[in-house]
Amino acid sequence: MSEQLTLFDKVRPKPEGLRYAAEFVTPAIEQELILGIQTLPLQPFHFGEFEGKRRVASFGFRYDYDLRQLRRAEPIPRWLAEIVANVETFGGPAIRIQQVLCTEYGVGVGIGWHRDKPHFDEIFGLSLRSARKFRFRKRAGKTWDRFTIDAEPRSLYMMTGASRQIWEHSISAVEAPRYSVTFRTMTNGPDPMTPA
Ligand SMILES: O=C(O)CCC(=O)C(=O)O
Repeated sequence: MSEQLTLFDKVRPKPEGLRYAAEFVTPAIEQELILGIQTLPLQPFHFGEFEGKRRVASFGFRYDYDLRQLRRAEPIPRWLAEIVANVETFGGPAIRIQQVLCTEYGVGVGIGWHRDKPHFDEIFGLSLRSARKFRFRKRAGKTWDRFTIDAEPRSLYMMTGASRQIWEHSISAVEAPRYSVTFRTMTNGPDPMTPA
């Protein structure tokens, strides 16, 4: 795996706390992960009364947008254990992944501007099958500071610090089917259901 800076990165300062690693997994592992995701009972993403066009499966914990609460979910399956361990190694000794979200984007489906829920802390995202622009924006007076990474298939991004807490991120509608696996640590440590 390699961490790369593109020419674009050098022109615009990168959001603090953002890391990107190309070829984080091999094509063979990518294929295994895609097959694993395809066998999951993926459900349309529910955001209050709205139904997103992407399909998801959550493990460990899930955020319920109807109840506005964190809920427990099925444990992280064994077939994801190795990739979770590799992501934790990439993140550093303090990283303990406790939530995994598998997402399937059909053609024309993206994800709007948002920051992840505060229950989650560090965020990692593995991109599978197709490339997509992963965009960042941050208010700068009446305008926006913007930054984009090319999230290539098999790459991993990591958001901590300002890139996770201050910048918003989004993905424009994909032109070819894309899968992603999002790995999250919990803000309140091993048992986020118990108030600190
Ligand atoms: O698919 C991705 O890489 C990003 C997913 C994301 O931003 C989210 O689920 O909050």
